[in-house]
Amino acid sequence: MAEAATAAKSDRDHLWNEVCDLGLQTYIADLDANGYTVVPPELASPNGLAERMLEACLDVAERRSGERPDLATGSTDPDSPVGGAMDTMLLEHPVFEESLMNPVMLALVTHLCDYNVVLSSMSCSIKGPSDVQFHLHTDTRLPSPLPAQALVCKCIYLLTDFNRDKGSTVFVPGSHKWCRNPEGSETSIDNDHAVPIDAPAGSLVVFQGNVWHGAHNRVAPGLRVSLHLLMVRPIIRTREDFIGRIPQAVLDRNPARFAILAQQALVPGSIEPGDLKLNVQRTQKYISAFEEESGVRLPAKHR
Ligand SMILES: O=C(O)CCC(=O)C(=O)O
Repeated sequence: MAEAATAAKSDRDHLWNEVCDLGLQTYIADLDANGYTVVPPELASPNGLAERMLEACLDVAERRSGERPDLATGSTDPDSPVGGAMDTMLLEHPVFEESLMNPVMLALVTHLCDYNVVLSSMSCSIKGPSDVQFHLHTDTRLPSPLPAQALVCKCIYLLTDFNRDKGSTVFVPGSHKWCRNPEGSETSIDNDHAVPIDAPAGSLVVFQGNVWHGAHNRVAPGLRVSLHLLMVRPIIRTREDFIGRIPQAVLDRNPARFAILAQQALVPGSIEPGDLKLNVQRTQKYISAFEEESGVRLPAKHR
């Protein structure tokens, strides 16, 4: 017990050093106070990351639908509050691996969900003009009351500008502390306490799963494009299943933390006698490689 407590403290110290090295203290304070934070492009999008992600997203859309979305004049289903969503983006292009390994994003996510956090899904949202708003909700997906600790968090890379007219995400600052879902009229996007994000392409929004959020309908012409990463603690079932499905070449070209994030240390359900033991053994090499690389100890190993 004392050993586990010491490990947890030194992992928090390790994280705080990362936060300070990256200059993220104010964004951590935002997350704690408001439940969300907006990181500007100069920190969130190194080496033109957002521009490269945007091109890759448009390429994927063209490959999957046969038509390249037109950012200036394009449209999506006007009856949908989310426009069009393309899921399972991680393995579509190496730039999406880079988006997952972005140290700024990882420090903020680790603050919320610890070092054993995993990617549940990576999807691209493309949203055109519509009358339909996305009502306020939480992402924790439990009945109220919600646990105070974040079970999930979400990262949104803004690949085009976000503001009210362009169909921005909105948040109720501090609502993560209420540990409950909005109800009835509270879910209205016109909630007096709801604040729209107004930020340029290249910014990164990170939020705690309990914070009340939704999105305005887009009224400006053209398309809003963003990449959404749902990150979850390892006890939460993931939306996309990468266990045993990441090509070795992808694992080899990334740091050991990539394998943890891409679910390789999760133990899948089993039914055959002996499979549990084999599945646990399979995860150990990924856990050990990460622990050696980082000096961090994952709770999974000490269960
Ligand atoms: O698309 C947005 O701006 C908001 C997305 C959202 O509400 C969600 O991902 O839960």
